[in-house]
Amino acid sequence: MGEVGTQIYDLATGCSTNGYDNRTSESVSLVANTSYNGYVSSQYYATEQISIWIDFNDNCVFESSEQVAFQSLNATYLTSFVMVIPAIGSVAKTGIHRMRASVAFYYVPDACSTSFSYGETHDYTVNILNYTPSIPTPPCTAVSVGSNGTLYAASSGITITTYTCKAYSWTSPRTGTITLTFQLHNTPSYWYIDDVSIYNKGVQMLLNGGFESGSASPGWTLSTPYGVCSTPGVINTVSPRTGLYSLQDGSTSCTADQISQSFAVIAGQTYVVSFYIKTGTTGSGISISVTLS
Ligand SMILES: [Ca+2]
Ligand SMILES: [Ca+2]
Repeated sequence: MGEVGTQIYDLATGCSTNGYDNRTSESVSLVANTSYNGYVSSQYYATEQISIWIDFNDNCVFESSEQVAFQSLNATYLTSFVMVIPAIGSVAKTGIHRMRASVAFYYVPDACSTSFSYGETHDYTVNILNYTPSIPTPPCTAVSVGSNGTLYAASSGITITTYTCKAYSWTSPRTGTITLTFQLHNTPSYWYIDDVSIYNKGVQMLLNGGFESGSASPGWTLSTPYGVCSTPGVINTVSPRTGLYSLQDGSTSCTADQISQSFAVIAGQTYVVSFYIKTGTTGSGISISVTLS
């Protein structure tokens, strides 16, 4: 999934002659110094691994410094991987380049190797962008939490009965996938959440942050990690802050239920999280925890 509506969606391509398939007619735009989530499956049950390179210097060689992803595959399932595009500089260059994805059985894939017996290599086209988007100002002042993944937690004294903005500036301690999780409990009323946003520089990391698809999908996962809850979270039109929809969550008879969404992060980069919350009433049976982990 890339920028400005581009993506490479290329499943069930079958086996190609001599294990190579030139698919450079398919292209995707990616921003430098940004990480992306992708998914891959070899449709084969054995232990296999994928590597991806981008020939940033266009010398028709995929140097090890040009590797942007590596992942062991999970049998025939779609396996998610993180692709890290370096900052423009000594390695990454803007413009059109060839991207090579190579899957190998047993061996670590090598961009041009014939040493592995089973596998396949596809070439694609990427357009590396280096725009410096204006950094959006969060809707309320962001509290810096460093690399601490607990953004907000309260179990008493919660009096926010009108939509209230919360914002946090968080620096990722690692490169990979991170999950934003809201755990909610509310007796006798409901939590409402709307307009959830996470910006990395100018790039919005979340899907469906305002719930305007009318459902959790795309992006969000609703779950009950502490067992069955009464009136768990739903996306509905009862009390949106903006648009037509928000999350309404009145989970009772359980510790909490949760709604979460995962996204790709780079170590050392700062992510600005903001959201609006309110509770239908105040009282002692109301708790919330918002984490990145
Ligand atoms: Ca190269
Ligand atoms: Ca909304």
